[in-house]
Amino acid sequence: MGLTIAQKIIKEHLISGDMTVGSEVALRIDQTLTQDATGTMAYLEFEAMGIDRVRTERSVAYIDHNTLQSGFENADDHRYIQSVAKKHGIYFSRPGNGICHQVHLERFGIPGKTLIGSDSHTPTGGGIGMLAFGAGGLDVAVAMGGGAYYITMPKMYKVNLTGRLRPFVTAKDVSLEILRILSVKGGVGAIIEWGGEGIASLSVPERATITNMGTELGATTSIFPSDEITRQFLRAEGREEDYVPLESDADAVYDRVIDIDLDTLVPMIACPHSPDNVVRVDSLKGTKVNQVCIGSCTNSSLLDMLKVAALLKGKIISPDVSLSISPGSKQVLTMLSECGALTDILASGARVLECACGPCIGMGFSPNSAGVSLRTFNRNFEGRSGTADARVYLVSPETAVAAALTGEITDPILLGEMPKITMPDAFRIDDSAVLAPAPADEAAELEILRGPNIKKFPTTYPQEDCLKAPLVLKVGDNITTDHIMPAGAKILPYRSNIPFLSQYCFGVCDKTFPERAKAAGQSIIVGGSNYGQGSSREHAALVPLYLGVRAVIAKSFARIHIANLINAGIMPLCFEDPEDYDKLSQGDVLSVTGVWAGMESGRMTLLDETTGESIPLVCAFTDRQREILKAGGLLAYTGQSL
Ligand code: MIC
Ligand code: SF4
Repeated sequence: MGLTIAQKIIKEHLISGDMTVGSEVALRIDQTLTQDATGTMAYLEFEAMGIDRVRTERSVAYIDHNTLQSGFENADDHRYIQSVAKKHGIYFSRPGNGICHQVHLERFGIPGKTLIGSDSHTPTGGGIGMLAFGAGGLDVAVAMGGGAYYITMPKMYKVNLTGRLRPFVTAKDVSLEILRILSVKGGVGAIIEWGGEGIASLSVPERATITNMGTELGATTSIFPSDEITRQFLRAEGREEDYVPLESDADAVYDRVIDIDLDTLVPMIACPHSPDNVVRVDSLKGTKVNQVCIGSCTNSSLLDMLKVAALLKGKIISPDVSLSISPGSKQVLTMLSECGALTDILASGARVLECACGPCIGMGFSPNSAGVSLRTFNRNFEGRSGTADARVYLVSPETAVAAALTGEITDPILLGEMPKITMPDAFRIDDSAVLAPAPADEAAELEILRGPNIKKFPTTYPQEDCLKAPLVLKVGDNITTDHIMPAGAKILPYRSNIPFLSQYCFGVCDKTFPERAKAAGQSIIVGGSNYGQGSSREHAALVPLYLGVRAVIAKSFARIHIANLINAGIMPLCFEDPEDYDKLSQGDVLSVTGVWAGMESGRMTLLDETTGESIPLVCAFTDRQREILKAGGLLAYTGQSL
């Protein structure tokens, strides 16, 4: 039987496991990336492992999330990460050099290699044929130390693209269309391979827009073949020698095949507050818009920005709209400047922000009260923009420009003829903002610079054989890590200060949760399906751990979050019958006896001591996961402490 692209890369990197769907496989990791919001914690964890130099082929630390520096906290964290990187063999991408995923694609991505990153959009690398996974910081720290990365062997899905995108219909619309078809849960447990004749007309950055948003499907990752388009991109980046061809075998078997006809696709839009709440743009025409934001790791490539500049050229944006543009990297921004496109953008009335995540993670540029914001980003979760009652829609750069010019949601096809964009044969290569680590023989002398914002790692607790605790919070389906541990300009600077962060835990759902949880001592959370979807932030496990949460019982979990819970020593359990979710009420006292035997057999019985109801639970821990939980988390399991 033939293999898919992902199966081939997995096979080449397999350390243990037999590639049977649903079983655990351990993979060798070639490259890692971190960003600053998750990086401080990841490097503290790496330091705790006591390893002198990273053992990967390439590890890069990016500073792109927390760039506001509204106090000493971010600047201290940047300095800490820079000093750790220099000492331990990690490349350091300075603030201003760009968004991790965009820069990694441009400068470091290599087809056929494995990459894990402490950011959920690391699958952006699939656009260049990498097998790239988002992971919690601790898993990235382990991989930096040369340890394996464990995943549940996924199913294989194939999306076949036929035809060719028409003007004003883009890769972003393809991402939104697949979200409409599959939903935010539709990719769970699967790797999505993109193929078919339609991919021949998609450049690497367009492919990367699609693999980036595979994260919103809940997919383990997404990947494109490595072909002549890939070679062309690498050549333009001055690294054609990194090119290797990659394709699936003709007789590869897929668990599901989906066809999308690019010829008939139209501009799409995701409505508040979920990326899968997708409709046609023309169905919302006339909706007034207050703000438009163009950028993020989804849509900030040179191609995106040149299209935006060409559409804005000679025009002035609507007086009712505030337009922000954040190019994805210094490479993109300098090339826009050199060819004059930046002048067209500025002349239109747009506000140019630095090359960073910016408004995507609520770092400034929050919309006005109840404002309507159209964004080329990948997430529109409630409150994420920093304005609790804002209504955020996700669109392509073309649809974003149409709204900025007209002041209302407008089908971009109405903008007239799409100007012709010519992409340069060679990009501007300037790696001066990527600092190389110190040579190994000088590293030992180097001091790590720590600021006062770095606080103690929460105490972990071995999982006991008997668990008894109140149900302190009951939440619904599709709870995101933004619900559990919000980000944004006010909180993000405290990512290395768990006690401070804990005041905001679940703030979007219930502001009284932190106090109740603390008062309870030990506690249990109950969730619906796809609990913990969205970002990779391990803080969504570490902060509940700090507040005393010992177990989360849900209908189902998102992939990265369940790994983060286990790494933190919090037990994730599922209802055998999802309808039993309705039988539990917030405030009930719950107990499970025989936890250890249950972890082994995969079944436990939950007793609701308040109602007397018995509820069957299931879990599917591997031996390794069971031991981690019994030890009280991954660090304790490996004998380290922070
Ligand atoms: C996000 O888009 O939610 C983030 C911010 O990039 C997160 C990482 C984080 O919380 O720091 C992610 O996607 O993993
Ligand atoms: Fe940054 Fe937004 Fe991408 Fe997350 S989704 S990495 S916040 S640009």
